[in-house]
Parts: sequence; structure tokens; C-alpha cells
Amino acid sequence: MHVRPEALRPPGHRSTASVSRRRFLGLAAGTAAGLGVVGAADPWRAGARQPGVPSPAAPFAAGLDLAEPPVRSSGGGMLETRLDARFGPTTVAGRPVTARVYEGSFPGPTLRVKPGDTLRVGLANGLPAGEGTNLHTHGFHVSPRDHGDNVLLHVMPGEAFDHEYAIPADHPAGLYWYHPHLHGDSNQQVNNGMAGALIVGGGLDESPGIAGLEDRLLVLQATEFGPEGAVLPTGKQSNDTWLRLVNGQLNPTIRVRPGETQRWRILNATSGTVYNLALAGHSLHQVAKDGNPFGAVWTRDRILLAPGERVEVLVQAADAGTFELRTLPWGEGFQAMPDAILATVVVAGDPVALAPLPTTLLPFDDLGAARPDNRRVLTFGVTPDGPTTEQSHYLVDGRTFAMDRVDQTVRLGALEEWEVRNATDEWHPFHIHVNDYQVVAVNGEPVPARGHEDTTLVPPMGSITMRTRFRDFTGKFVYHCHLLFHEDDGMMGIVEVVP
Ligand SMILES: [Cu+2]
Repeated sequence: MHVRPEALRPPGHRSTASVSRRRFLGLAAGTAAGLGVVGAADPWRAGARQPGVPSPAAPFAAGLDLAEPPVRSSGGGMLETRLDARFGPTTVAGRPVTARVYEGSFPGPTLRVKPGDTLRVGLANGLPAGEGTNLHTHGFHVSPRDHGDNVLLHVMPGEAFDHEYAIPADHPAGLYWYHPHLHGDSNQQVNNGMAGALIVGGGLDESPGIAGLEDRLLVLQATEFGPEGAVLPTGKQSNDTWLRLVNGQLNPTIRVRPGETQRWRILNATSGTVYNLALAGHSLHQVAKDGNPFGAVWTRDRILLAPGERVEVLVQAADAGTFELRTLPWGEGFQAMPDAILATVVVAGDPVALAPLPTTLLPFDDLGAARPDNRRVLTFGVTPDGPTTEQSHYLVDGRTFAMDRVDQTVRLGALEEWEVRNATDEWHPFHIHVNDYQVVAVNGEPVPARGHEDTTLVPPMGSITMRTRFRDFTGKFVYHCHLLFHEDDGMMGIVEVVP
């Protein structure tokens, strides 16, 4: 298996598993330096860049009003569109840059569909020579086969592939997203900007207390550009100097009237940045997670949002003023994320009467009392330290991903309980395709039933226990860590649903 040198030294995701593992990573850096990738002679390493200090040539515009990506909506039960993947010019925070993006847009266009629709996407690969890609509809309950949500495909440069997704009539309405999922290239491509929102209409859109609210989309991305505006290779980026972007903007202004309630749909479309979201002076009233409406509002002051996760929150502005939406410091050691401002909320204008929050939302299939047909235990791990240190990898159940191996076989229709254990001292967001699940316990302790989800942080040396029904679709799909460097490195497995 080919291992990119940069993959051995991901910013922010180096293991702190043990002293000897750290020593190994030092050796890995030495190896990479030998290849001229991250050596001391490298100007980025040697130079002027200090953590927390912006790039000297960074005329990115900040503070503009929040703008949203272009929207493409279905009509008459169909959305037929194209996604051209290219390494080329785009705009970030008002500045011309070069990166891998869809349709020249950072982030990509928002695709809006309804339950029962057919979504057709012509994916065209215009990336550099040798660089394959593919497309994942993250969170969609659709077939993983053939032209569906098939991430085992390789679409090579110059090639195109026509996807067709039949969205079930009972599909939960909410926020999903699309991004590339080619094993080995996911981290780089998503980090560059290849991501866009998928919104399924209906559901909460018509609920009392939510219908008619100002509905905003916030796509969170984090990346870094060189002085000439070219996106930096992931191995040369730093957790401390990533631009924390919202819809491709730096610290945009979100306008709200005093007393107004707004609905914000927030997507973490980064390759590996965890956000600890907080809005100064305001609570976040969460109504949905990962495209699934909650049964009731969950009010909190902070929301931890891992790569791949989505939340929908109601924000009630009280008095006029200016308030920062921030990600607060989170994590330890190599996984630590710094404090950063994401957006500025300006509450101003004619006041409106404060409306009560909805008390109940939408019912869901509570699996808490269900009897699973089968139980499994999966374990996230890292290669034990040893003398053959060049082959260190992130693992599931002691092995790296293999395209031609089925790791779990499940019967169609089965209700299963999976305990996902984390045998490392880093956090890993677990994600499974096609079928959502309900988390019933964290670290063995039962948790309240709020709704279903598809991406969940597993605590260091801890576990999550989830229940899921393998409904409607046979075929092969994957489960993995959504820190995409870890996924690319091997922390992924294949599940096959059989009749
Ligand atoms: Cu991970």
C-alpha cells in the first residue's frame, strides 16, 4: 500500500498514543524530509509562518454580509445537474485562489430536492493527471449500488459518471452534503473545497414555530492558501493557521432583527476540523442533527461539531447588539483546536415580537427499547509501535481498509446494535453510509433519545453504542472515521447487506 508522506504527519491529527509512537512520527518526518516534502529547508517550515499569525500576503476580505452558495432546486420530481470537479480558479473571501472545487464554486452549489425525487448528477473529473475521484451523498438513504451512492467507484481524469439517486418518499427532510470519497484522496480533495450542501425539503419546514423563519445555510470549511493564492498541500497546512471559512467567507456578518428567530443549518464540511460552536449571549436551540429532525428542541450553549456532522438550530435574538459566533478551544495535544471567530451576528433594525419556541417537533423511530437481532463490536485503533515503524496506520479491528474485503455481513431488514470502541487517545468521528442510527449509550452510559444521526464522535479510550435498521437496500457500503486523513490511511471497513 502506498502511503503519502504527508499522510504520516497530518496537522492536528498526529497520534499522542505513546512516547514511542511520537518518536515514530519523528522518524516519519525524517523520512518525509528525505523526500523533500516537509524538510527543514522547506520555506514554510523554516520561515515566517508562526502559529496564529495570518499569512503575510492574505488580502482576504472579512466582515461582508453572509452569502450562500448558488442553489439548484428540483422541479417536477427531478433535479438533473452536473458537478465538474477541477483544480482551477475560484474565489475565497473575495480573493482569487486556486483549489480543487466543484463547478468553480467554494463551496459547491447547494442541491435542493424533496422526498420522492430523482436526483441525477453528472460527475466530471477535470482534476490533475492521475487523480481519481468519486461522489458520496453523505447521510442519504439511497442504494449504494451501481449509479447510486457508490463510493467504491474510481472516476479518473477525463472521465465522467452519471449518478442517479432515487430518494425514498419517506426520506427524512433536512441537511445532507456531497463530497468525494475516493480512498487515499478524500482528505486532500475535501480540504481543498470539494463539498456542497444537499437539502431535502419538507419536514420541519412546515412545522409550527419553524415554518416561515429566515433559513440560513452555514457551510464550515477550513483550509490554507499560499502567498500566490494556491491552496497548500494538506501536509503543509497547519491547524493553527487554517482559514475558518463560512460559505467561503471570512467572518461574515449575519443580520438578525431584535426579537427575531432564525433557523441556521450548519454543516462541518472540513476534512478534519472539530468545532466547539458557541454564540455569545445566546443559546442554540437544536432541532435536528444529520438531516434527522429531533422529537423535541434541545437547548444548549455549545455544540461540538465533528467533520461530516450537521446541526440545525433556532437562534432567538434578544436585544440589539453585536455577538460573535466562535469555535471555542477544544481538544488536547496534537488534536487541540484553537479558538477562532466564525461569523459576527448583528442584531439591529425594527424589533419583532419574540415568538415561543416549538415544544414538540417530529416523531422518530425510537430504537431504545427495541430488541436487536444481532450485536457487533468494532474497534478503532492504531498500529502498535514496533520496529517496522514506516507501516504505521489507523485501523478498524486491527486492519486497514481493503476494497476487496467484506468486513461485516448483515441481513436486509436486521436491527443491529453496534458498539464502536476507540482504543486510541484521540477522538474519532464514526460514520456509516446509507442507514442512519440512534446512539443509545456513550461510554456504556445510556443517553437520552433525541433522534437519529449518521456521524458521532467516539471519545478517546471510550465507546458509543448505536442501533440501526439495515432497511431497503442490499449491497456494499462503508463505515469509517470521518477525520478524512484517518479514513485515507485505512480506518474504514466494508459492510455488505444481503437478502
Ligand atoms: Cu479517526
